[in-house]
Amino acid sequence: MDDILEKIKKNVISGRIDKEDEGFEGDMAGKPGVIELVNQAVEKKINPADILVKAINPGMDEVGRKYESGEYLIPDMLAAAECVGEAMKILEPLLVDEQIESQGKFIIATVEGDLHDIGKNIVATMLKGSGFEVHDLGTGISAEKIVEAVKRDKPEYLGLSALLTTTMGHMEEVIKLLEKEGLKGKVKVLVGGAPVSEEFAKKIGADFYCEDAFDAIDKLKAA
Ligand code: B1M
Repeated sequence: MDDILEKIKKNVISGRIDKEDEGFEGDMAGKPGVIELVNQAVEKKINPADILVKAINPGMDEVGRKYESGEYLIPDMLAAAECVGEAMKILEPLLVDEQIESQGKFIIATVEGDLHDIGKNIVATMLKGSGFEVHDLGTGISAEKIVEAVKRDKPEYLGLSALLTTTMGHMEEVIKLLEKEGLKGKVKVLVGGAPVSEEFAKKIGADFYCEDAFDAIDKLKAA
């Protein structure tokens, strides 16, 4: 099992979607890529959540490290992101059980100026899988649009995602606007994303900091 997860991770890092892909060295054509490997893992009955946590997430962490060190450029990050998108198409139906009774309405968005959506999409999928009715507003969403959606849809929970130190401040804007509109306390605000921390969440007045999708589920169940 570890072998196939390791292969998925390596192929995410190399941005190899499928077996047609030659890879960075140009010698990988014909070998299984992310789509074939994820399908194989599913056939072998490996838990879909393990595929996410043990292969895909660490793969993307490595991609981030390579970008930071200058080894990777933006197209390399995009190729890896595309692999995750394809993997999620296979995994999402397995993670979502439509039969579960609704646990409440949950709006989720990536904040203004931020286009990262992989983590948000994973959180949205896992919450759907746990029975929440998830409304995904998308990426780069302004505080005004988020608060408008809260007014309109009256969710019990609002999840905000930010991956950039330059955009995480917009989370505070959303909370201040909720306060101004008299909605603070009526909707529980959960925040997450790589630069976000427990301390930051407290500072901006969020109800919960979530390290990952599992943490979000635990906190919602306890809320
Ligand atoms: Co960008 N990027 N990126 N990027 N990118 C980071 C975030 C970065 C850390 C890379 C690096 O330098 N090491 C860095 C940010 C540095 C900083 O702010 N300190 C960075 C940068 C600089 C940029 C650009 C500015 C680059 C440029 O243009 N010069 C640019 C910004 C674009 C913009 O948003 N305006 C940019 C662009 C991109 C791509 C478009 C190429 C691509 C995104 C594609 C996409 O999302 N569709 C991309 C990628 C892929 C990354 C990295 C490599 C991977 C992010 C990811 O998907 N991780 C990332 C490096 C890294 O994070 N290691 C990086 C996997 C994902 C499963 O984890 O998103 O953390 P994560 O989500 C987790 C938890 O955080 C949590 O649960 C999730 C699941 O476990 N969580 C929540 C997240 N949101 C939550 C919400 C919740 C709860 C939990 O609500 C309840």
